[in-house]
Amino acid sequence: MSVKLFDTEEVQNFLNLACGLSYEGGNPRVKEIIHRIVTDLYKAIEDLNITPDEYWAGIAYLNRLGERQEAGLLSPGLGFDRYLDMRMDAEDEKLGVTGGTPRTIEGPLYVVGAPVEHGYARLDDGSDKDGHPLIMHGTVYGADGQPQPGAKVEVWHCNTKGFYSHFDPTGEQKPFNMRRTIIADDQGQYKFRSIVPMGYGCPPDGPTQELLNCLGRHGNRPAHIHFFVTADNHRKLTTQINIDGDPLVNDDFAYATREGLVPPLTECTDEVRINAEGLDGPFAEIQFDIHLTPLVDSKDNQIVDRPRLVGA
Ligand code: MBD
Ligand code: FE
Repeated sequence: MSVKLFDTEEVQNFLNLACGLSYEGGNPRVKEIIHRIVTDLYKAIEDLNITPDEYWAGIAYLNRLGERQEAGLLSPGLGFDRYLDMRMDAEDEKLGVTGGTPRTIEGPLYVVGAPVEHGYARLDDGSDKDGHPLIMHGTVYGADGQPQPGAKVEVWHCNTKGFYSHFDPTGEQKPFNMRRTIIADDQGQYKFRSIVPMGYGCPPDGPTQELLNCLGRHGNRPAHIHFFVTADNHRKLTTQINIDGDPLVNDDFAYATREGLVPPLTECTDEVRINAEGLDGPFAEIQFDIHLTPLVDSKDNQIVDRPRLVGA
């Protein structure tokens, strides 16, 4: 088909009608966004001569995506999460906000309500027998460079199969396994014991992987640990660290790797330290300090409100 219809008054009026611009009621912001997106799609249909078969394949795909609850997974896969971060980075640069630990994407697997511990927490329940012990610790610093006692460090990661509690297809993990909220101690320090996570892979039979296959892309992430960090009078930091040495550190399907977020991982074999940690063999250790940024005009201008699973 080579007909050109998009630019006609008929189609433009039709877009206004379908997106509610001809009506009083509704939400003006939703109208504005939907009108723009639907307009761009109509134009793509014409420019690329998208056939009805292709269009309906897309609609069926959206239904599969919803059925499997994977919209939040496709989103980082197509780089939208990273793009939103790029925009926040650029805004920070414009405002002159510097010096903080780099942000990176939240991802779709955070759960509200993890147990709260003070200073130190053990994240894993010992059930993952393939897990290599990990000790991670550091100090949370404020915008003035001072340690932040009482800072809240929320941490979550997956097991050695790449599965997160609450989202584990094997059903094996207890709620909040490898999820904790740690309140920094009097020195602003946090510390936790867990196991070194492995990389995550999109469900191989799911719609996200299906589309990635069509794009010639894999759906894997390097091993990583997620953080939300908050403290009084500072902006909430959303970030992750990667496990150094993972072959996918620079080939993440979700584009979350950033300079400054791949701290060295050292293997500790010192008997005294092994005993002090209550372990019975060598462990991996990561030391990672976190630097928060100040409020902007007394507000947290980078807080992100999104629907999140609330755990029981
Ligand atoms: C993850 O664990 C994750 O962090 C992201 C961003 C996407 C899929 C799985
Ligand atoms: Fe993750």
